[in-house]
Amino acid sequence: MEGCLFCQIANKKLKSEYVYEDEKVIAFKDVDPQAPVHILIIPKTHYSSILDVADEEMGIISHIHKVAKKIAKDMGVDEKGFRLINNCGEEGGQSVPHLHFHLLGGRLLGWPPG
Ligand code: IU
Repeated sequence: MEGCLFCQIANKKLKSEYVYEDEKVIAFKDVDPQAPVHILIIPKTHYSSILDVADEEMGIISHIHKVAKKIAKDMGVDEKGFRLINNCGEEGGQSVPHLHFHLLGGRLLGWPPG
């Protein structure tokens, strides 16, 4: 989508530190990491949030989880554990309106989140 930062990262008009790519998704290092491993996994198709994903398109969410599992293993956080988070909307803490999942790991993560 025109003007969407994560669409620009997905189509490489804006470069990022990519860690994974396939035909449906791309993953890159968060510019402001909150943990030793902090990766964003995004669909290449623009969805403003999870609320924009139609029921018949939900396969993308399962695919993102599959990719997260692979990245967690590749980055060595699968054994000790990691967190996969989707922030949705203003009170959910979403600041970039292109669907994304945070994969965080490499330290003990607190709960509940702030
Ligand atoms: P949020 O769930 O929408 O708050 O997450 C957005 C994330 O995108 C946040 O962790 C930012 O650090 C990250 N980010 C980025 O990696 N590159 C950017 O150019 C921008 C935000 I703007």
